[in-house]
Amino acid sequence: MQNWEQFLAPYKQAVDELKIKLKGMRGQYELESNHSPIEFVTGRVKPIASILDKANQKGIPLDKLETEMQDIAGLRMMCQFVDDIKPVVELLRKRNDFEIVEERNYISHKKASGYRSYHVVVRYPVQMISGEKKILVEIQIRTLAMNFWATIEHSLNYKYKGQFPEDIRLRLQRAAEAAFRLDEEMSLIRGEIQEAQAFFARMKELQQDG
Ligand code: 0O2
Repeated sequence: MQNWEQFLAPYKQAVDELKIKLKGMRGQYELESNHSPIEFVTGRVKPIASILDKANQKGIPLDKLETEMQDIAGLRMMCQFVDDIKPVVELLRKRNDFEIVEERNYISHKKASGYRSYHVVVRYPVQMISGEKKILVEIQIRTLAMNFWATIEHSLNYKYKGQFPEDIRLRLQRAAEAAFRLDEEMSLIRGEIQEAQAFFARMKELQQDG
């Protein structure tokens, strides 16, 4: 295997480019003063230690990382409401700067842990000085509540290395259901929330103008 810095360079390039592109989608909604289904976007290249851990756990040989580990480059798109997720996925399907390889719906099919999110794996072409390189990128689309739960669970997972004590496992499952109910409740008052947000956005514009 070549050195890690060289191996990860196209992944870093892809994350940097896609962060700008996906944030740009949000910017366009703002310009049109429409509700943006995208609240914020984050991205990261998986740390080397996590790549090695995952390869070890899943029995992926290091020379097969490029084809078998789909989330070395990862982007996350956070939405306010569950109903925003589908339009965001549609926007991704319509783009012609990458090709969708796979979609995994962990919202209608939540994981045993309680995890919910919509995953879209894309093949993204990066222009390197050595030529074009197509790399796999995983885009996770989730609500703020799903993100809150996943972030907490992920840090606990790190502490317990996936072996949760029974009481914590149960609490996390209950917390996942509470996050799901929070999403449902927010959906029911979505109209009210959006009206208030549009009002505050107009006020801010007026203050900036005058
Ligand atoms: P990190 O630190 O986010 O990079 P598998 O992990 O075996 O279930 P696979 O094939 O790796 O499945 O792909 P999948 O299911 O799409 O999951 C990849 C990523 O989704 C994970 O990356 C997490 O980011 C997220 N994810 C999946 N399941 C869970 C979960 O139960 N809890 C949390 N918090 N996140 C989850 P990594 O490599 O685990 O971690």
